[in-house]
Amino acid sequence: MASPSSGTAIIAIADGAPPSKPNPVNALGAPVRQYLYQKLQNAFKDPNIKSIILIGRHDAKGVFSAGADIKEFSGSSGGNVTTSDSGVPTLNDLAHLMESSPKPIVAALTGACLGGGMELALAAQYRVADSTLKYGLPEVKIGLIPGAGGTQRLPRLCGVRHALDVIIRGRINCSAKEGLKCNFLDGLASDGEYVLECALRWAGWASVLPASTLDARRLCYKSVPADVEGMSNDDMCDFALQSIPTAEKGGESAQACLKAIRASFELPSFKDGVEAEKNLFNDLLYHSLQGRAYRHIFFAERSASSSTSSKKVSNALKQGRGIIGVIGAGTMGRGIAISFLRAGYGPVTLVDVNEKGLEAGVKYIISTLEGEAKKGRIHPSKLDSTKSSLKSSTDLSELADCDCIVEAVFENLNIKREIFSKLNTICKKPTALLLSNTSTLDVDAIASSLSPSRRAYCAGMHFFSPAHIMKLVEVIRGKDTSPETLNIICGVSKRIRKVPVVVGNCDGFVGNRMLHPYSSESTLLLAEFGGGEKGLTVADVDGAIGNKYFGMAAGPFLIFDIAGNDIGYNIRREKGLVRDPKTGKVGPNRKAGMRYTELADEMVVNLGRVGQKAQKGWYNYDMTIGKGRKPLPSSEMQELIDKYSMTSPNRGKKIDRDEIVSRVLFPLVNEGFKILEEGIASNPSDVDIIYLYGYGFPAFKGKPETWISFNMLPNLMLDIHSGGPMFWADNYVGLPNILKKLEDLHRLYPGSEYFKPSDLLRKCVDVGLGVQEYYNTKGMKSKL
Ligand code: 3H9
Repeated sequence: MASPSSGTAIIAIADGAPPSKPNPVNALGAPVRQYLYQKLQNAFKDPNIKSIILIGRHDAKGVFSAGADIKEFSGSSGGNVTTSDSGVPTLNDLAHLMESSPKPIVAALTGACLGGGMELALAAQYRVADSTLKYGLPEVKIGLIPGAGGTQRLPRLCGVRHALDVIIRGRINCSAKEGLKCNFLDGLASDGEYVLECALRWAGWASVLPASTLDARRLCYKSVPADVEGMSNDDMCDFALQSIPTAEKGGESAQACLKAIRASFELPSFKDGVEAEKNLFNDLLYHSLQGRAYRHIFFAERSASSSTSSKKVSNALKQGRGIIGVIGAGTMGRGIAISFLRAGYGPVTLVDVNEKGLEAGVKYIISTLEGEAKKGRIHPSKLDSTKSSLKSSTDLSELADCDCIVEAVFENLNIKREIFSKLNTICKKPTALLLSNTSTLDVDAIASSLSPSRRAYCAGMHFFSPAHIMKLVEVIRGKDTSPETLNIICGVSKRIRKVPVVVGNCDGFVGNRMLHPYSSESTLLLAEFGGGEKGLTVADVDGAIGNKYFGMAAGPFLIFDIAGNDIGYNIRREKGLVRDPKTGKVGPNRKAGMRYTELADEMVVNLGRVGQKAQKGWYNYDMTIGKGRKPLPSSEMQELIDKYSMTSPNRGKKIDRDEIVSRVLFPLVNEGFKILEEGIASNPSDVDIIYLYGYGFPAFKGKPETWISFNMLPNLMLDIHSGGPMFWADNYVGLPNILKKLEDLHRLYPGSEYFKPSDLLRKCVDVGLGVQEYYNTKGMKSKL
């Protein structure tokens, strides 16, 4: 589009580009690049055009551009991203075209201006924005580096410090104010001014300047400032290196980012720097499994959140409005209430029959909200109103007007049923959502205490502890839960900044069900290989599974101690597996031949080793050391392991870390397959999301402390994921290897049903596909 009065061509990103459904965030896919290239060339040729404005498409939620189309990075089409062999210009081609423009180009920035979008903005001669701008280069978070000149132009424009901060941390939140301060922006639209008006003003000025001034605006001709506040670029990069995870620990892309930034000031020319950047980018794109894992997670997170019915529902709760009730002022209830309050819902009424518990809950919530405001997570001006939205009561009938109630009381079916049957009469709104934060109980059994018309509005909403911090919510669909209800719960979950995954109703749902073989086998390993002088220890197993080797956030035994070993014991008792301490009889479901050890039962029943809360569990804890959380070896537990391993033929035998990992994690993956087979989860990527966000499946983090001492980059917290258990099985281990190992183990231990390979695993191996590929290519339909 040209503005005849000013002689300015206004080119909107993605405008006119096929396909009919344009990308919602102006991603720069092949048709868009082709379109922009063509439009720019036309504008260059047109003698009536004196200047050009590049702006986001008006219907793209005010977004300039979220960067390259990430979908192009998977599969064979990845080949077109950095080479124009196919005839489609690359983002680099586009950036070069813009930078060498004979007419000034003004990038008019609003909303997200990320990745390749920001790289195009850097290639323009001028950048203006309005206050909605959030710019950044998040490529590192999808396992890449900026690949369209971003690592070369940003240091030239804003210096190495800002480049390190934006690129290595993969920021997406740099504000317009910050952009002005660090020289990224030339101008800001004044209050009430539309960014296009501002851009037109700049375009008008720029078009009357002498042609020679254009060269001064081309970043390719500039050199990188030699230092920032007296610190050399080299020193800054050395400093940054200390806080980046090693390549093996998931830092491949962060390391590559640093190399590319170094290239900007070490190599003789801009062209050499761009070439270095391209090589690093391609190396990651085509060879890095870590990068594929990141991109898998990017899309898995989004598809999990939308995996409910096709029916879209508009509802006030989804918009962040509604009266909320939370029942139970314990750890979970408090975290849930904080999540709703922080997202602006209100009033939020916390109910607990125990007055003291309620008081403590309210105190905790208020002090957490105050802490969040100090950290900038709640705007200080909203703190008072947020706090006053919290109400509390010991009387359930205070919840009569609620639109949504989350019950988070003790995990006992009878108590929960009793509460739901009271809510049935108390709640005035017939469509109020009645949700249970159960982690294992039957959602249908809970719903059956409601009248039939209310059951469509009842579901499980399983938060993870601490509920105001953990991102995951398992949304459990009962047999009567309506698709609309699921859709609203997913919307609400996103509002309160969670990632919802819809799952089916079964014992333990997805996460805890997969944990069962993992927990059992960890304990059985001790009973088999432990004991004697050199036998396997609790710390050996945690060392293999935890972040010293495999990389789980913590090993199984430390997690049991944190969660409470009594909880595991109670679950086994409910399942009819434990020996009755009074009669000495084993539970009815402990069948003959079943592989079982009473090690974990005896430590609770006879030794009271319930975990950190008692300062003794699998480990000892001492309140004077590490606030009572540091695991210390326990001779009492060593003796107990000695006792239970006495009859094992493998007692004291060496077992290496890889063997531990496969014995503990392959059955967890196998359970994931069974869950998919039964339709309890609708996609392998949903299982991955649950394990990444709920159970700390290997994720490595950068070290923020170094940046803080550097006093320039506030913190670097890179979450680097392995992709989740199903992705790990497909891509790191290979399904044939998992199948073979499970078959061997099942032959060896027929009494452990969890080693029996699932049919779906066999099917995938038979057809030679990974499970994700199997789902994608076979078009498996969700049963949820
Ligand atoms: C890059 O630029 C490489 C270059 O340096 C070099 C190349 C040679 N592509 O998150 P939302 C979709 S790498 C394709 O729910 P929000 C997303 O899947 C790129 N699709 O919204 C979803 O689709 P659906 C670097 C994308 O408002 C929909 O848009 N850029 C892309 O919460 C809405 O997304 C990034 O890494 C994309 N780039 O957040 C930015 N981005 O509706 C990644 C989004 O079908 N994007 N979609 O599920 C983001 O961080 C967020 O999406 C954003 C909006 C902040 C933009």
